[in-house]
Amino acid sequence: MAAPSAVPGPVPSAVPGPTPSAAPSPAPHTAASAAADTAFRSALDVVRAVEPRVADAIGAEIEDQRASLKLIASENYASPAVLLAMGNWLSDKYAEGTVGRRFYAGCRNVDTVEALAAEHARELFGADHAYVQPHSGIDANLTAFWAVLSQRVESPALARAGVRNVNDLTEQDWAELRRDLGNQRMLGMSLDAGGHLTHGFRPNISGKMFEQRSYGTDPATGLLDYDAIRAAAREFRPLILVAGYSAYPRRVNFRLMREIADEVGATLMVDMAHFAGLVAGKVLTGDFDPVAHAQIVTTTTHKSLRGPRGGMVLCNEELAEHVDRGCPLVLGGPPSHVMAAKAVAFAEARRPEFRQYAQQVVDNAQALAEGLLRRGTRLVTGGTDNHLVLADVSGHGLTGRQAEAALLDSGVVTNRNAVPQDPNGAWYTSGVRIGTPALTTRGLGTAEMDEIADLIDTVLRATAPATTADGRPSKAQYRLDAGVREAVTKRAAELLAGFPLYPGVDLV
Ligand code: DSN
Repeated sequence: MAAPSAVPGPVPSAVPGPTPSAAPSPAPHTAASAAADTAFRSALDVVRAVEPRVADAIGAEIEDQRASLKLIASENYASPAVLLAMGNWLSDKYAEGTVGRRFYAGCRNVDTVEALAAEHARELFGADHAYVQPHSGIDANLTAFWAVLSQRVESPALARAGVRNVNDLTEQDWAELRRDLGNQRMLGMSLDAGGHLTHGFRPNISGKMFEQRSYGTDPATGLLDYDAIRAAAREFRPLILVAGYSAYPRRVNFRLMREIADEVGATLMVDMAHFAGLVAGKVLTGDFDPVAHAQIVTTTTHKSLRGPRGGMVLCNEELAEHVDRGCPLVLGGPPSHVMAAKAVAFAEARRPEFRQYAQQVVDNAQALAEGLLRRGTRLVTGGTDNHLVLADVSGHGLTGRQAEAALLDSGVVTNRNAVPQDPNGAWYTSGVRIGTPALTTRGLGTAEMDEIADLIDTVLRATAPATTADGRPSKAQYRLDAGVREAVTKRAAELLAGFPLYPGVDLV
């Protein structure tokens, strides 16, 4: 289906909103592209000749993405250049090792793309060293944890034993080292305050590797309390202090976090997966720039950074040799085709337009927050200064699960999320996380965010918990007024029609 060319603009909101702003200039890949159309069409024809159902699913996915108001804070749209850089024969090459030091012959082209990706990443973030092989965020974190363990536990043990390699340790020294590696401490942000499962929580490998303690947020304000973090660090004395989040709507002062880490002899690791795009786009600078303060920083490349699905580790010179052992320590063979796409995405992020994009992501999140607040929805911390808003829907009598489902029924895609001290736990939750990176890429601006706040508010007001067999309000089932659902779905479709996604690419 061709992208619409002339469409009605946003439906006026019943509630006065902010003065409409000029929408941000479209991202490079939203410019109509005949070349991308030809490339994607040809690729799908080749796939269709072997397994048409896969070609159909790929074609259907672009239509689904075009049709949804994508507000999942961790998602985005990569450019055709990024997407196409992944679909090729670099995928066929094994290249364990690092640039110029491979365990396989014939890696010159992989060396080229890995070196380019690392160079762009170093320049973009001002990092000493970049390791672009991790396949995902969890892999990047695992690589970072083991780099710190290698630097701070394994290397001193080898030095004490007077050997250079673990294979040269006696059985007794090896047994002691393994015990030491498995007996270290990590302090990270609690899950219900917005931290991430990979920061030492039991269901994840990090929780099985480390003795973990977490810091939360101030119950009154929802904000990080650096004095409390300092007190927890002094008492617990972790090897690694982890900062970073997946559902905290405010900036983190990484200068203070480094000060705390230094005071207790911890290594500061920041997981910037969610906000890497805001760091790259120079919205988070000074005290709020993790790369300037932490010894080691991990990220995914597909969220606000708008690259391919993958991970990356940035670090200082001292940690570089330890980070570079990621493969084969904890990673499989590097995905060379994805490293090529990372190089393309980082090159895009070094363009001046990316700074405008990053600022617009935050402006949009703030406009959305203001729109929701004005209509009476409570927000964790009362607003946002990054790319996401955490709405507490308990005031509407709903769980996060009910709100997420009712919004989805109406064409608005968000995800449920616990709020601090959530009485409904991590499954039903009381919150909905709403992010602006994807729709900002699509070109929506602050005026459209106010319209979206109105759509969300309209759905939440028209939704009520269903009653269970024993007469209590259900935490999962709900009733949504059908007329409201239809009206909001229509308004969402009309809004999106004004901002075509991948215009010129017509696969149906
Ligand atoms: N899945 C990512 C998110 O949605 O925040 C983090 O793992």
